[in-house]
Amino acid sequence: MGYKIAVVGATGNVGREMLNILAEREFPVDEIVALASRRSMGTEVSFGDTTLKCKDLDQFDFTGWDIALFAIGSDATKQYAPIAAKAGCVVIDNSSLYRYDPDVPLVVPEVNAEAVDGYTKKNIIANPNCSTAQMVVALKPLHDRARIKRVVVSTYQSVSGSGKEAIDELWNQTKGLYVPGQEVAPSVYPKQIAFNVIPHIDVFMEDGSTKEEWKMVAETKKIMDPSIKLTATCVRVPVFVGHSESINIEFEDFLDEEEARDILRESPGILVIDKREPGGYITPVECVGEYATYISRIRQDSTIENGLNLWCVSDNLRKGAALNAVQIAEVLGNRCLKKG
Ligand code: 11C
Repeated sequence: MGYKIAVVGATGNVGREMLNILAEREFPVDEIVALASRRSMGTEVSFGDTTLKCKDLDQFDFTGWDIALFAIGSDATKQYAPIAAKAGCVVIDNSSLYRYDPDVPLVVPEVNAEAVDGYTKKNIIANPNCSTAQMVVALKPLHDRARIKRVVVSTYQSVSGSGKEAIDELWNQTKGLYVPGQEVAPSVYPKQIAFNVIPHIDVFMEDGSTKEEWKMVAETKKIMDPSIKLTATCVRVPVFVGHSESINIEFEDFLDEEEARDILRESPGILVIDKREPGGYITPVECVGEYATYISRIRQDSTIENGLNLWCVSDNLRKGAALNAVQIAEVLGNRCLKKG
């Protein structure tokens, strides 16, 4: 016996990945529905070997449905998630709307799977921001061993994090630079993204940081440990899929790089690729379509007493979004909504 699952926002990058991953992981599905806005009604999306025709979210009755995976913007989520939750369907939400709500668990299953149990307050579980998800998968096992005091992270984030239009902008702008008369002006981004990097993701905050940087701080504290100090610089790079992060960690206790490598090798969701030779590390193009968070370049930071540096790469549409949401659904099924 399986579950009745709704995928909300099924025509978007993340919605499509949710359907792929539910099928790939053979999630126990009794019935599945793809939901989208009225203008996408009838659009066909793949689910394993079958095709689903999108239905109108606005007209959909969630009564009797077990789990809804939401991959729509915060405004639409605000309108539809409470309707689904009130109808008794557990919402797993990929937007930022509920992440900081104390009555909504924010979950990365490798880190705080047990937090899922708190879903009952609102019938909603939040999925973190992509840059946080992959980072906490790497940080948690190290924190358990040597207690993290402070993290300094710089991100190198792919354009797929900004949606389909951004993917098109990078593609067309790159081509346009070689074809006189076909130059493409920045539209999704405030500056040229082709052959460039932009130190700005999401809106600016009063203190000069950006919302993306703020999210990494607030979400790490909620998922892992409020005592961890974290400072982030988030940068958009001309990569289609895959976020990379350079992470500097200061611990309470000494942690040798060899032991850190062994701990990470044994930890869930992580693959360590760390040969100290040209190419002995992972780059974003190699992580596309994969489930793992890849760790490379693990090394002591000799400028502080207990410090390590590492390089962390993951598919932002998968571990950063769709995979994490499906993993939450798996935990929810195993811990709370047992069937059969
Ligand atoms: C990006 N991290 O790469 C963003 C996308 O809060 O879920 C996801 C934004 C979010 O642009």
